[in-house]
Amino acid sequence: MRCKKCNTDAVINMRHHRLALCGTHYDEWVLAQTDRAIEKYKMFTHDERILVAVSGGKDSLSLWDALLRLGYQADGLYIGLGINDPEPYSDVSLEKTRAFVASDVWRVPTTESDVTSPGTRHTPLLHVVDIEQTYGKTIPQIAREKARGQGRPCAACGLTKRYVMNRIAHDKGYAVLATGHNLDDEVAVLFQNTMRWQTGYLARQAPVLPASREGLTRKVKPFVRFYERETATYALVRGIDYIYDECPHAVGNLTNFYKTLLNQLETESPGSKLAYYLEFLRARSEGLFEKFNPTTELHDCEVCGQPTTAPGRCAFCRMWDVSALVQ
Ligand code: Q46
Ligand code: ZN
Ligand code: ZN
Repeated sequence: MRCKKCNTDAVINMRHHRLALCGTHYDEWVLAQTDRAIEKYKMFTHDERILVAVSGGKDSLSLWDALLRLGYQADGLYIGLGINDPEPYSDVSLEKTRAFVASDVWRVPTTESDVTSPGTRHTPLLHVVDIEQTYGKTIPQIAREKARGQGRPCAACGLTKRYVMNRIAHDKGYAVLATGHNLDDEVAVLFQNTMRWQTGYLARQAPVLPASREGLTRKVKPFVRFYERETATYALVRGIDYIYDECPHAVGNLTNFYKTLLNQLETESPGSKLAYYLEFLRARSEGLFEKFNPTTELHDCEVCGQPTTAPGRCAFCRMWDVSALVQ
């Protein structure tokens, strides 16, 4: 397979776009597509400070790298979940994240499309919140305690991550919180939501969620139009070292089951995932789900002050049994 632009060996063939590209032209294409998505969905501007939630995986590190190269003021937030059994997943993912910041990778311009020269590029900060050090227990421990050892720790983990991300973004004055969700992630969630017609979730599934209230931060997903294979190829082309393993609790979950089903569909009919997602966004922008997104009354949690629908303490403070503010 040859690059459509320069006829050298291609590193990727994107059947859905009928486009094969070499490393240099693929790199350029990813940067251009990322910037286009940021503009199209009005995610953020060059004047705003962005907090990227990083997990040490290909999507979040690639996103951080691309935002820095596009000249955005992007810092990182790593949340240490304490998932180190049976494999040291959290320890290794922190190592990869620290190594990315310390390395020269994000400074290296590889194409002419790098907007900023390495000298003028934003020097990123990495914020690390270790859940066990901050709140006294790891995610598996709190999940075992609250769910009496039943099921996966994902509900406790998701709630904690959302809380910490929002709190750090707000307390440190970031205008926006960016996550590395890719098209495969979004389509699997969309499929899950449409299987059960969870209209409230569908109404809130979007590349940009505006901050609906003081205390909340705008949430954006700039990589939402890239297939997982595309972010992996970007990481490879850029020389980004990331953690290959998934969180052990993700193995065999429903989202991964849907991803496998949707991959079969994509193999038979290239582009179907992208079309499914983009058509959903079109229907959403035409107001199809609007009435399912009622404005809920929020008030401040009596302990931490974060917006919540629950009376008294928010779901996070109740789960962690927080009765005084933990700094
Ligand atoms: S990190 Fe946490 Fe995921 Fe692991 S415990 Fe579940 S929610 S699977 S994105
Ligand atoms: Zn080329
Ligand atoms: Zn609270």
